[in-house]
Amino acid sequence: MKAGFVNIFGKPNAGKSTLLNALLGEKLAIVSSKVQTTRDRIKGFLTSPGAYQIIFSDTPGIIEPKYKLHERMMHSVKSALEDADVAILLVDIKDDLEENHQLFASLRLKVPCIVVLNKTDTVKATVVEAAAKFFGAQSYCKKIVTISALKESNLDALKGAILELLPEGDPFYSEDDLTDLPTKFFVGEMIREKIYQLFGDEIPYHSAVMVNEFKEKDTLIKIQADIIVQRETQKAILIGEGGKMIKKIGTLAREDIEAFLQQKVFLQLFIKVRPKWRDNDQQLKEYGYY
Ligand code: GDP
Ligand code: K
Ligand code: MG
Repeated sequence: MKAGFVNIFGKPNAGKSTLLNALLGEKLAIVSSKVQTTRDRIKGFLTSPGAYQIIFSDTPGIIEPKYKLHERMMHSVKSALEDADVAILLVDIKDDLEENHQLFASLRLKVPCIVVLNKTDTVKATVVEAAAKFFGAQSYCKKIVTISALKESNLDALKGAILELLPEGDPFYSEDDLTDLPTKFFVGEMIREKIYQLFGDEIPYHSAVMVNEFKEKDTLIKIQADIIVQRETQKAILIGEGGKMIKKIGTLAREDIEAFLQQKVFLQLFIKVRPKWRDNDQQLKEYGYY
């Protein structure tokens, strides 16, 4: 059978998390239109017993355009990517194509790369064709696939392209596993996603979520989590008028968690103020940022 690692790489908002979720048919990575939504590396396994196991990795927004020429950063991106058997270089087709090309070319990757043009639902077919021709001609491009991660279109073609490049081998993980991260992690992420989706710039970047309790009780799962913010004013915004906002976060998160766990959930959220948690090593560690 075929087994190996595939890293998804691309500029912030290219659609890496959306693609990972679409490929796995499960919502593992949180999605928002804000950059740096993804703080951790998320691995997801796509297994067809006896046929293949593809281990996908969603990389956090490693690259910020302003750091494009930053040597050290390039090194870490490069080594992270070459850790894999195949790299997916994901491009938002509406983005500056030349800039994406420069970025990929500067990495001088030795690992086989599939250039994936995403968000084809947003442009005309002729634009897609021209972009495919442009990237297809580049030396780092082993294969080119055009998709819409959001509409889940042409994902089979992408899977096919990956399998052609993946080595023969035994599976690395159990065939029933979807990921190597604990369920608790995903629960926290789903709560965090709602904060990203419901609030403006300040709140999401100053928030962390900590899941304290995760207990099965009869037919119900009881989850208690803290939302950590830096200031009282942020706490007040999160709570909202008469508790309107925190209720909304809770309802939306619970619906997602129930869909993910396929079980009824009782979700209890508390908001805690921890000044400067983002600069505190111990707190960062406690909230899962090593
Ligand atoms: P990441 O930063 O690369 O992980 O990007 P995300 O997966 O968080 O997506 C960024 C934004 O692009 C979100 O608003 C997505 O809904 C949107 N997006 C992702 N894929 C597509 C696509 O194929 N079509 C369209 N129209 N939007 C997409
Ligand atoms: K994003
Ligand atoms: Mg992401």
